[in-house]
Amino acid sequence: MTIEKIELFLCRLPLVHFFETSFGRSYDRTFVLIRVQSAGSEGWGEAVAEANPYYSSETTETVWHIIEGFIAPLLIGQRFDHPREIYPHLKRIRGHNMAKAGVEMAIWDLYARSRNQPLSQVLGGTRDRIASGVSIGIQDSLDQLMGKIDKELAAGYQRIKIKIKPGWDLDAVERVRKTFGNIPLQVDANAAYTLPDAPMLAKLDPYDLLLIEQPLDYDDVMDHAVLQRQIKTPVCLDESIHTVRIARDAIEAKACRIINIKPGRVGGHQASIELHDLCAAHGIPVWHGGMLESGIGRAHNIHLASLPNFSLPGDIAASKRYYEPDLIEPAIDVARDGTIEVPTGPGIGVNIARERVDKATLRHLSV
Ligand code: OSB
Ligand code: MG
Repeated sequence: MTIEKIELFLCRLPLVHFFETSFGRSYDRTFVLIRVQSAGSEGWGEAVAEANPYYSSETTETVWHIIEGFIAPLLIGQRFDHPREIYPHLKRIRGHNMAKAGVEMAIWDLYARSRNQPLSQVLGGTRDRIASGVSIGIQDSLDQLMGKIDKELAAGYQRIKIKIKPGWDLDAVERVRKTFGNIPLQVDANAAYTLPDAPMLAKLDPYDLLLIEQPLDYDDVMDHAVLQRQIKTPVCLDESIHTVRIARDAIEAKACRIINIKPGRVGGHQASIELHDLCAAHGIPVWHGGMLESGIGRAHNIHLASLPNFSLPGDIAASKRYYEPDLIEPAIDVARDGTIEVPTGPGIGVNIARERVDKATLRHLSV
């Protein structure tokens, strides 16, 4: 395939419910959609950078700048046999994995559509449904948090993740255990703690959490190794794992026992497959993270999460938890057993609701 055209859409959608992490609270989501075109086929991707550089140093504006100025010129008019060639082709550009992933994933969609195969099949997926969990942000009160958990358990979700930060941690976990008993439960700190907090984090041990996600800083693999020796709860890294190589070092250092894969963070589907395989080879279970994606990014995530080592429920939930309406048809839904079907149509297997994309678009560019 020869990449003929790349289009960018800067979009904003209101969130159904505000989302609060240790970084702050958001009421809407700004993101960049990417459409690629080749020989009458199209492909869609979503760059998961946010408007602010808090989860990652990338933002929607850096994504735009890097794709327009550097990624598109390296791809337009170039011929590729397989989308696995895209990430290595962009190696001159350091970092900016979310910008690279948005384009790379659109090209995977294009490739799968042009072969009339579901994306999961070309990625090497082995299951037709994925296990779904929810990520619940910090709320105004513990009562409000219990209400949200109650609702998500009733909807069938297989595990609950709550966001924690200093002052919203032990009490929240204790209250969840008291109210809901032994449900599959994990916590995500988004780097809100430092090593001197280890004795406090060890107090989470008796609550039998599946994992604690990214307790320490985003560039701090070694302190996570020290922390893991002091607590029983398995450490799972999210923000720290920017590349397959850092994952290799983190595993070697025993800085984590579980890894969360987000294709945007590591540069796309190919890098995610390599990370997935590396973890499988070391007996490290992985699960699929989420970035409050629209249906386009979410559909990509579902296909990727159909690979075999995604053995824990992911942060991939129904469209209606995030956006109403979503940008795709049909919306993504969760079954009573807490699973989501992997779409079987060509590519990401969902229809893009173009009029809704256009309505959400603040800026458009065609290269
Ligand atoms: O740390 O996993 C995270 C959302 C935005 C940025 C970072 C994270 C998250 C989530 C949301 O936890 C997961 C979802 O999409 O439901
Ligand atoms: Mg996280």
